[in-house]
Amino acid sequence: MAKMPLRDLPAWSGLAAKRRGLPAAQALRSMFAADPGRGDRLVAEACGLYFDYSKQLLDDDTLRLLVELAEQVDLRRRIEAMFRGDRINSTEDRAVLHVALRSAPGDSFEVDGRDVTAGVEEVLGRMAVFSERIRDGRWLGHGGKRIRTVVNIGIGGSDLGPVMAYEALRSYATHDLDFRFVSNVDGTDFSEAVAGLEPTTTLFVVSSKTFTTQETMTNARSAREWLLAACGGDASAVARHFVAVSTNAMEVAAFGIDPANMFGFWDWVGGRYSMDSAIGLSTMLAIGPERFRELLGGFRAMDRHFLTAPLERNLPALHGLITVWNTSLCGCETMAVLPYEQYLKRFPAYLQQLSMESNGKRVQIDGTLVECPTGPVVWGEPGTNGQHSFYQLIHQGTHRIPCDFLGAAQSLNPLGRHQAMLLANMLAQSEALAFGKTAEEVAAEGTPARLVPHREFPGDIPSSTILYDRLTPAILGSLVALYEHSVFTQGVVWNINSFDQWGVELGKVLAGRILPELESPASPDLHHDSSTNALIRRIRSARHLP
Ligand code: G6Q
Repeated sequence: MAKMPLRDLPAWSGLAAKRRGLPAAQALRSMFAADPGRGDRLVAEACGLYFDYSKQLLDDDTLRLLVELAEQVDLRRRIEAMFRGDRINSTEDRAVLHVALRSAPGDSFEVDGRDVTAGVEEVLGRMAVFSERIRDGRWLGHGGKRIRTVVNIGIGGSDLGPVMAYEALRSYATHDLDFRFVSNVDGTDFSEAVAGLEPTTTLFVVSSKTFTTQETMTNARSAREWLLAACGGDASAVARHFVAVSTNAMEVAAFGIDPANMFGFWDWVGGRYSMDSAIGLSTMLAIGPERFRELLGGFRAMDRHFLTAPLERNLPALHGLITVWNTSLCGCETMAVLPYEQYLKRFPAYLQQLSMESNGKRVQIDGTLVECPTGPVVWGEPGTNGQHSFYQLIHQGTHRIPCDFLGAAQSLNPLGRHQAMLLANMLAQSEALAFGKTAEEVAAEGTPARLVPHREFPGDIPSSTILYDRLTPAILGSLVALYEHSVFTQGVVWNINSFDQWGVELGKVLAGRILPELESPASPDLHHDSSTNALIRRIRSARHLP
């Protein structure tokens, strides 16, 4: 069935009219003044997450139209297609079934008519056995010592999830193991990660879906050389110090890793949706199999909520629709994710990939151009640090930047008044962004007239606040699933394929051409543009090549 253009949908024109009708200033002040119950009503709650979107630039009517929009683009049917294992990643002809990774006993998820949950369980079981052996010291390295450090080697989806989850769940991690992450092909990353490590007590987890990614394979080869140099070149050490997480058994074997030490996953798991597959092995090694199950439980709870809750109370759907409202109708080009939770310090980087690689698209599923701006630029840093840096631009700059504030009522590290101060700052920021400070208010404080414009805050910067009691593995799972499904919701409205990433290909091909030109001992014939040619010559000369 041909898809109806967005502009022809009644809800879209209604939303465009709502946008035009927004007051030029003081919109949130008027909305809150006119509706004292707004802050209690424009909220939704599920899976331990309290989602307050009352400080967004919308009213009940806008919300109703957004829900109608979701119905008119058939969001429900598209959610069901994903959960049913349809090949919704149409450009790669793949199912998109990360929800199967967190299935409960008795659940069934099928790809091509075959239930995949038994395979998921089998891998989780093997991961648990392996993790326990490492954690309790039964697995010994070459030379008989127990493993003390785990180094995950991977990039993109095979790195950002593991790093983010390790940092997020550090307070649940064993103290018997140290964890490091290597991703960049810059040799500095590897060298610094292994600095001071003892090779015979180090385990490398080579995480790569394809097992052909240049950066990861280069780092993995350097890791093997580093190990073998310490083991007198004895290649049998590799089996004790390398395990692989991959879908590509052949390449894993070709690298020299025993297939018995490989943990598999499947082509229906996209890289940026893979942190709860075997790609989470480093997470399980850190927090143990039981806590890992709790993490999966949190994901699953949000999956079920997304699948079953009415759209007007559905956290991921609401979050996604609000992002569409801000991005496509209100002209906001970026969004900031601001965790007031030090453990979530890598969460913005994780979301950057999840959102921007998924929805950074300019064509619709059928190849025609999109009808409106799509995926926002996602960025952020933990509060309160950001307040002393870039918040100035959010408060008084010329861009309107919607913000997501994330915070826990209780700290995992209670320390005097720290948590209350942290939360006071989070709440103060969303309040200041929403309501600002008028010129009259500034003047009434006795501010000299020439300073008034400098000290005025326009307000009307939209934000949502996601509050939870304490950061647990389950909460982290629900939080990640909330954003995964929000991204999906946005992609459905924009009618784009959120599950491919062709945009990363061109640079890879060009790098493959340039590499020999940088390395060749003889002066190469260069046929690039004059800028690239000059840069290549300059690098060669600095490296003492002709
Ligand atoms: C994620 C992307 C990408 C991928 C990396 C690593 O959705 O596909 O970030 O995860 O390129 O790929 P491999 O796991 O195959 O090494």
